[in-house]
Amino acid sequence: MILDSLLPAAASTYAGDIDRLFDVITVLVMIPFTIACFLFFSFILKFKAKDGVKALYITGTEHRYMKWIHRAHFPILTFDLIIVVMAINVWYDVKQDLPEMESEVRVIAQQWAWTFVHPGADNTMGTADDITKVNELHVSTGTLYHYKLEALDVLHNFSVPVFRLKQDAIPGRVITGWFEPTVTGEYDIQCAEICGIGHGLMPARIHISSPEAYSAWVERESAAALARAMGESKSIELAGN
Ligand SMILES: [Cu+2]
Repeated sequence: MILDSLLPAAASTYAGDIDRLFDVITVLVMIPFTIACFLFFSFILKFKAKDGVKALYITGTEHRYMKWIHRAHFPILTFDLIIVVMAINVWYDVKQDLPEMESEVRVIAQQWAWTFVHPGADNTMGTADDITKVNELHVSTGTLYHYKLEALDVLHNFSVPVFRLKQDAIPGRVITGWFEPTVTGEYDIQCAEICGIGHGLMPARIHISSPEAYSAWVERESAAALARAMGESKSIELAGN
C-alpha cells in the first residue's frame, strides 16, 4: 500500500478495502495533478516575454482553444467515476450490509467520556453479568461484533482509526454498525466530532485480545459484575426492611 507509513495499523476485516480506496484516490488525483503542474511550469517558460515579440490576447473562447479543456475533462470524469463506483462498493460493505453478529457491544458517548457495555459470559446483552467500562472497550479477534451507538447529550463521533471506522453518534438515536477485529493490541478510540470544550479530553482505548485471553477477561469481569449486582440487590433488600 502506498500510504502504509502514514496510516495506523489496519486491524479490521474492512480496513484493507478502505486503504485500497485511499491508494486509488491518491493515484488518480496524482496523475492529473502531475500533468497539470508540468504543463503549467513548462508553458510559463515557453511563453515568457521575449524581446520584439508582442503578446497575443487570447480569450480562450474559440473552439480550437476550448477543445483542450474538453479533452482534459474526459479522463478526469472517468477517474471520478472509478472512485465513485469503488467508494459505493466499500461503503455498502462497511455501512449498509450488516453481517450476522457473533457478539455485541453498546457504545455510549457523552461529554466527555465513553461508556462501553460488553455482554458477560452469557454473551447476551441486558443481563446482570454485563460488563460496563469507562473509556475501555474490550474485544476479541475473529469475532464479528455489532455495536449499538448512542449519545447522551450532543453529537459525538465514534472513531477507531485502526478499524478505519468512523460513525456519528446522534442524541435520540441508536445506530447499529459492525466490525471484526483481526489484530491484537491496544489502540486509540477518538471522538471525531467537536463536541464541546472537553472534546480533546475524550480519548478511550480499545483492547483487542486473542479469543482465549478475551474469554478469560470476560469470565473474570463477568463474575465481578454479577457479585456487584447481587450485593446491590442485597443492600436494596436490607434498606427495604
Ligand atoms: Cu465527543
